Amino acid sequence: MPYSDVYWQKEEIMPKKELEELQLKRLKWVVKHAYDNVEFFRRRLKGAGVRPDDIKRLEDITRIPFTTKDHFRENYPFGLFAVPKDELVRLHTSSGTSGKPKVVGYTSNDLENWINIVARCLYMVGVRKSDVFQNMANYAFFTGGLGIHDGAERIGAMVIPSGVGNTKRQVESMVDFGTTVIHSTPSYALHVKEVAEELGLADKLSLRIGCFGAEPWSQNTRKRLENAFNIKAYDSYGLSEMNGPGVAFECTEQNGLHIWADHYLTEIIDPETGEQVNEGEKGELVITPLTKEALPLLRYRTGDITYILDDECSCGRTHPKIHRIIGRSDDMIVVRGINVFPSQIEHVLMRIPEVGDHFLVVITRTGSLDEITVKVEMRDEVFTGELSDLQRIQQKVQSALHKELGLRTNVELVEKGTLERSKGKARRVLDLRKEL
Ligand code: DLL
Repeated sequence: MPYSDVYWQKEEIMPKKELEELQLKRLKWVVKHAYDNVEFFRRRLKGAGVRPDDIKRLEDITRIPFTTKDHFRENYPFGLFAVPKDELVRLHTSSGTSGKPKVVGYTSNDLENWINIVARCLYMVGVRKSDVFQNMANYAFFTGGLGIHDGAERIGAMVIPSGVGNTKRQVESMVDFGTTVIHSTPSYALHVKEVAEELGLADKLSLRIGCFGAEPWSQNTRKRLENAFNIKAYDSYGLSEMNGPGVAFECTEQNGLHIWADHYLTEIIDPETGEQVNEGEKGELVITPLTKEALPLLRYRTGDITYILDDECSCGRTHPKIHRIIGRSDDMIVVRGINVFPSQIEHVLMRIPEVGDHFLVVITRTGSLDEITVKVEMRDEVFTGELSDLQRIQQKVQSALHKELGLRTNVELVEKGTLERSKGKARRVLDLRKEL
């Protein structure tokens, strides 16, 4: 049952002071829980000279050592769990590209919390009982499948677990079943849009809302998706280590993502020094989950770069907002000494009307010189084959990228359909320097 017409749970509008008190109470609990039940955390805390009783104020968190992705790998598969295996009712794994995946487990309380957090997010952007919710996310291991599914179902929407792929059928289902809300990665949504246009079904859809996440996307991609589907598109952030989706989500303001402070304690640090940055400064997001029983991670370094937008939100929710993720610290490309995030490139490309929806950044090294080539698909209509036209567009793209990145790039225009389409998270960068 929703708390009101607008809020799924009353915690969403908890006065800030009460929210902080709750955070402190829960922080004390989670530190003790980790200390008492996970050998790894006990060792780390002892090593830093911290006992659970030493946590008296929220600021005391800085005394606790960070947990990193490597710690997951070192403790694969169950070494970080704080409950016996028979208390777990669900297991997911992260979409790691190399090595062992990160394994995350849930007790039944964890699941219940997660379902409600996701329901909170979806309810916040207007998903209701009367909606037909098509979940075009991978259901295998990935948290974006069942995680979003359960939240939408809790609201009472009719959920279609369509998964990823079979895109023609996805579009037909949308038309036949009257889908009103879709969820997927933004890159897959762009592909669905393409197929809907090819099938001539784009104007037969009755969509109102799109929830997109699991990878970075830009404001200009938002505009493209909103126009193509005639929807409002919302950014959804999460990671397997923090349950999955639902950690932070945009409200209808579409200006920053509320990060649910009753479940996740947030810090922003300088990735080099590990020190907290000044208020409002950009850095790496560090999260301590406050209610997770199975996997109580302390000060987890997400690798994601963002900053806190600590202004009041007109939606009435008291939870702080983060700026959409700018990139991952390990996604950052350093070319000729200049730092570039693929999301900056996406932002530039998606505002150029002649450019299609797909691109790939290829980095090579000739001698000691790094070269960056951006392969860009064109829209069919503009791919006339006229050399002068192509040259004009190529120069336009090149100079727009130069202006934004401060870096000279080679731009290669390719025909629509040339680049691989992603079903889950798109691979935007091919760094051939590493393979030399
Ligand atoms: O991607 C969980 C999720 C599912 C989020 C569905 C949203 C929707 P992982 O596979 O563990 O979990 O990947 C987590 O993906 O650390 C970010 O680097 C990136 N990521 C997730 N959401 C966003 C977003 C899921 N909205 C990793 N913007 C995170 C940018 C995102 N990056």
